[in-house]
Amino acid sequence: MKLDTATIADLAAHLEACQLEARDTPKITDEHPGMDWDDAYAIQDEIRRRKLARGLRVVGLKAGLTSFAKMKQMGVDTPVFGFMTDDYAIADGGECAVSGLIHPKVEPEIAFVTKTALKGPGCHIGAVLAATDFVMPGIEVIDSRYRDFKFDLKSVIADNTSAARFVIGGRARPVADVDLRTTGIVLSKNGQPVAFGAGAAVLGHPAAAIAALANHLGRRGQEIPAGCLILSGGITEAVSVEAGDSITLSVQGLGSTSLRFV
Ligand code: 0L1
Ligand code: MG
Repeated sequence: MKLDTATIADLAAHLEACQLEARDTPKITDEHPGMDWDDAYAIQDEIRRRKLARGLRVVGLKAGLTSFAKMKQMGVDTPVFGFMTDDYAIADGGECAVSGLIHPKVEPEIAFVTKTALKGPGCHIGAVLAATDFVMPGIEVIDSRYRDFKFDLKSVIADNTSAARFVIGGRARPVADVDLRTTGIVLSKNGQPVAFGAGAAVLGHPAAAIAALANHLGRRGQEIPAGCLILSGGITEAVSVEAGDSITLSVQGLGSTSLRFV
């Protein structure tokens, strides 16, 4: 690691304040160009520690930048991992206030819920499918704290991978009932389809994103616990939203989930 404990704590406090006050900031690597991957995840861990200390609960994990469309959109080449707390959760069909966000975008995702723990290294798609209880449609609302979404991978990891809000809904189906590679999705904004895709856009199979998360956690001596909700990553590019927009994600065989921005 290149940053000392005090700097990590300061950067976490700064990024979390930007999130809570809905204000943007230049990417942190501008000031700390030498920070490494461990520093980036240590800052994210410190943000998590701050939230838990205030009584929030971690209610899910996420893989991000898992599709070629997202990687191209953001100019990066590897997935990133983060977490969601209970205050990020929006009820299916519910409202998301843009006043608490900087420049929100939505991503159509497949949500997994595990029935047994998953531990890397060596986790693969087969292990993920065996450990999955059910899958559901999920919409992630991302909101990078970085000005104009301009960041590099280390900055975005430190910023908890732009996690901001999420909704899951539709039909929970056993993963054996769905071929997630060929499952089609349509993301609609105000009734108009704006993004289309199939599960294979996410690393060839959305379960590969869950395996990548398990392997990432395994390198850090951690695991995905049983009963864990995980967002596997945007199938298409992220779509910008503003107050007044209604967003619906329909996933073949899994129904729909939606939210409204107010
Ligand atoms: O969930 C995601 O794929 C987002 C990862 C962070 C990059 C971004 O803000 O677009
Ligand atoms: Mg996402």
